[in-house]
Amino acid sequence: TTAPTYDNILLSNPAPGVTLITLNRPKALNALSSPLFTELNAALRDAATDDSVGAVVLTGSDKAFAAGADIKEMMNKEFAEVYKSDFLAHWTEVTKFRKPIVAAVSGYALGGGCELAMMCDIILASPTAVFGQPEINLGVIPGAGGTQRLTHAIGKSRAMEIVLTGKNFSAQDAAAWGLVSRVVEEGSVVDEAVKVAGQIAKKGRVAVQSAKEGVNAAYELSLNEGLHVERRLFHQLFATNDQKIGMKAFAEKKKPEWTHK
Ligand code: CO8
Repeated sequence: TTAPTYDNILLSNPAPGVTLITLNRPKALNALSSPLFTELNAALRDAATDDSVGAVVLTGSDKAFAAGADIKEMMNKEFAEVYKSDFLAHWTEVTKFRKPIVAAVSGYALGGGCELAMMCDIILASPTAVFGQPEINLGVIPGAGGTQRLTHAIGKSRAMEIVLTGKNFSAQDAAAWGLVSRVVEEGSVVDEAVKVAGQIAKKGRVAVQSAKEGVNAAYELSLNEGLHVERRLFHQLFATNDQKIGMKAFAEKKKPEWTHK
């Protein structure tokens, strides 16, 4: 089978079990157009069904992770059209991907770019990363999670200030507020993200998927319901080979060889 070719993204395999997806519209600072998202979704669908893929890294360029939804694509649209076609609803497909995605953010992550990073499971930032939800300056508001995921991540008062003023915030602020897990050395964000994804890809896939499902349940459910989901996920792992393999390897002081079953 030949690998699909894309116009707006680049695909590579920088470490065992890791797919690196690079947003590649350099002239538009990786503005997120509908075709770009169609390609990103297709690449994730392939990664979802490819058993050799354990985790994905999503990145942009040094200058821009993504400077937002493509304003030029949106500017002349009318209400009836965006409403009837559920414009940009296909963005949320990223959140249906069940393997971990690590976002490696350098430069601008604005508007839909910030929202796309927040759809990922882990965000690592270069010191040059600039985050923001500037939609208010365009006469609109965030439409792909900026009012919701940002509020969950950094709290109401900060999210309100960001969303209502449209002012950007730094990688350092993003780390201090818990939006990103850490700021890494300049120039190393993709390598660091590949390292994290590579570590994840070495674990048993069923446990990894269960862990992601469990943490995500914390965003949707009450504490009791979330704990219930967690216990069910935990119990079900006792039906896997990998639980037997992992615990036996520990007891025998060996390295586990996961079967992903
Ligand atoms: N859309 C389209 N083109 C863009 C975008 C964008 N978001 N951002 C940059 N570009 C283009 C510029 O138009 C320019 O093109 P050209 O060379 O043809 O003029 C090229 O990229 C380079 O940009 P600049 O010359 O502006 O570069 P600077 O370094 O001077 O500035 C900035 C960089 C500050 C990032 C600036 O480009 C900027 O402010 N961009 C717009 C940021 C923004 O407002 N983003 C939010 C967009 S709205 C949004 O994301 C809503 C999401 C809703 C999702 C809904 C799902 C249901």
